[in-house]
Amino acid sequence: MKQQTLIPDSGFTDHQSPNSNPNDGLNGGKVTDLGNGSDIVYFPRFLTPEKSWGYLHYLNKHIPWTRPTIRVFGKPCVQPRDVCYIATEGLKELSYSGYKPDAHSWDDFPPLKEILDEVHKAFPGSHFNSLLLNRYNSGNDYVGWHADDEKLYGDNPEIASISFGCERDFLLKKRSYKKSQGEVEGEPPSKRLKKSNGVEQYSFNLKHGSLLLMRGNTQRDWLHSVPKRLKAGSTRVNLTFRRVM
Ligand SMILES: O=C(O)CCC(=O)C(=O)O
Ligand SMILES: [Mn+2]
Repeated sequence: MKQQTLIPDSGFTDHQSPNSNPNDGLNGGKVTDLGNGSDIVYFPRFLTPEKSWGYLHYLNKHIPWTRPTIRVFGKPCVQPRDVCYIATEGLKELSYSGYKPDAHSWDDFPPLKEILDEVHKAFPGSHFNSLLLNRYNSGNDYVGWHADDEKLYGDNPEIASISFGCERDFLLKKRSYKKSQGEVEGEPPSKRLKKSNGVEQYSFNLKHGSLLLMRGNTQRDWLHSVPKRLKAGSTRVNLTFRRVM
């Protein structure tokens, strides 16, 4: 049975008539079915370029960015990008890689509330209540392979990711250490883009003003990353909206 999701799953690829727009009802969103109840919805132009430049300048200037030391395989390690955390008061504390970010208030950053409203409008029924911000100052800044599968997000978290500034590649690869629940041997996802060393991988070049939604079993069955890119010459800011249960 399909997971319950926040946005309508209208059978885009399987049941469309030949002339229908496979993404009707998603306002320009394109669905990539990763198989086994995981999928990605990508909106390349979620916010206009003009609005998005305004947000990028605001965030660069007004967010209290930090570059904390976290623990990776037990070793202290400076996070390879700037971060900040915003959350509604009273939520369970976020903790990852031995680091507990201070939660800032939405009230101090009205433009973030404005973007949150846009996200809620796009996904009726959604209730995001926290936000992790990342700033990649150059192509040397990155986020390594991980899943946003912290317990406080529940079993099938939906994560909405908005990007501003420099385009960067967002990669997804299937977790290999265990077989996902209910997986059917030999059943490939419908639009596999790339296969490297036998590992299923997808790549999205995240545009200025774009929104990418991960949903279903994506955090359970897949890892994602934004690798170093020497040619990425300018700043990128990414916002990931999450719901702490
Ligand atoms: O920058 C991105 O696109 C992804 C960031 C991310 O995966 C995270 O903050 O957990
Ligand atoms: Mn992530």
